[in-house]
Amino acid sequence: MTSAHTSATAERTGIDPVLSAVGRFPIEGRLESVSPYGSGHINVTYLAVTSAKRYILQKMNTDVFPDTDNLMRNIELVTAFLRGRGVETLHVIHTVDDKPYAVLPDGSYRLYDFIENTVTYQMAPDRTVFSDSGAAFGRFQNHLAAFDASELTETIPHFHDTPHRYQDFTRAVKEDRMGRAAGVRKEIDFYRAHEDDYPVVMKALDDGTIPLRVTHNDTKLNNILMDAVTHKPRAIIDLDTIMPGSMLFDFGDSIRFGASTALEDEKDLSKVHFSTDLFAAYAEGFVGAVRPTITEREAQLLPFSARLLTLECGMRFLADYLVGDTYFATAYPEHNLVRARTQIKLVQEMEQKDGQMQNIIACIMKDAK
Ligand code: ADP
Ligand code: GN1
Ligand code: MG
Repeated sequence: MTSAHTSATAERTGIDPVLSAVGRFPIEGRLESVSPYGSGHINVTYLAVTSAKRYILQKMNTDVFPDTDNLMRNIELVTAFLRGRGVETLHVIHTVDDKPYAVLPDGSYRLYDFIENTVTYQMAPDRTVFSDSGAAFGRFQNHLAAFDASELTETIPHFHDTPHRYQDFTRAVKEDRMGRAAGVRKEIDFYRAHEDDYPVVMKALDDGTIPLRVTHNDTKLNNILMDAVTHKPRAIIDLDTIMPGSMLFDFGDSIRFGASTALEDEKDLSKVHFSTDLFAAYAEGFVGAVRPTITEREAQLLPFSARLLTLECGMRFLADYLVGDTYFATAYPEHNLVRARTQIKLVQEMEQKDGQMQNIIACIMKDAK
């Protein structure tokens, strides 16, 4: 995972190479502009505006997702399935030669219709929006329950296998390619001290105490489009990581990102707090939607999953900092370290508030019966 994405990050402002990519798709109207768009960390996203409509063009990250054919096959299968159930979803536009993506000398590109009159949030603006997003991810989970998992290719093996992520992390510390480890001893020790937490969910999946489901796996708040007028959820996007997984991955990752009082990359840690109120709001929405299928054991593990996914993501940021920022898009050299530090702060507060979180879930489970 090296050169292509690094250069893709550097290219964020260089529009020229993408103009020929647009030309490979049967766009409506005359192309008026193409500009960088959104805050995703993986693909390079552009808004393409024509005289007739708007599109999302993405240079796909083929380092992260090398099997592009099967990735796009997954997305087309899932979006067709969702559309068939009346769910608003992404629409993949084929190339002029009827391929789901275009291969150009500088990389692979896909085109989606821009889902109009929607907004995404980098932070929960209030309790209601976050609760509604929980309900939307819960409903999404319910839809996927009817999807045949054997149809799907695993686009990133071991994606939420936290012990596996921890191995990658320890390797990055050991190799210390950039000579950055000495400056982040405290952060490294934090992840070492939590080693016993990492296997809990994988073990529960392995021994069958919690069920394997089809999950989204990347449920941060900016991967859901909300209606610009009503602020109600419209479409769940970023479908690259739909794979077999645990419901706990989806719940935990949403909390990690959305139950914070600050941005994922806030430098001033005094602004970063874990909000039990936002946790409760999301849980009310999510559990309310999945109540018919959630098992007692899954419900018990919801508070732990928030901590686990925050630990996992933080160690991924720190590992990426140590190997030289080859995976997540970064805007400055310390960006991944800043992100890792917000995740550590959140975990520390989640640990202090574990009792409260458990009570919240117990009440919601009782009320939702
Ligand atoms: P990444 O994998 O890099 O996170 P995403 O697929 O999440 O990329 O897209 C990045 C951002 O672009 C999203 O957070 C959202 O704001 C916007 N976006 C993506 N697809 C669409 C779409 N079809 N319509 C409107 N906005 C979109
Ligand atoms: C990435 O693609 P994006 O920006 O929605 C990452 C997630 C991380 C997240 C951290 C495929 O999500 O796993 O949780 O960054 N996606 C992939 O913000 O690795
Ligand atoms: Mg995204």
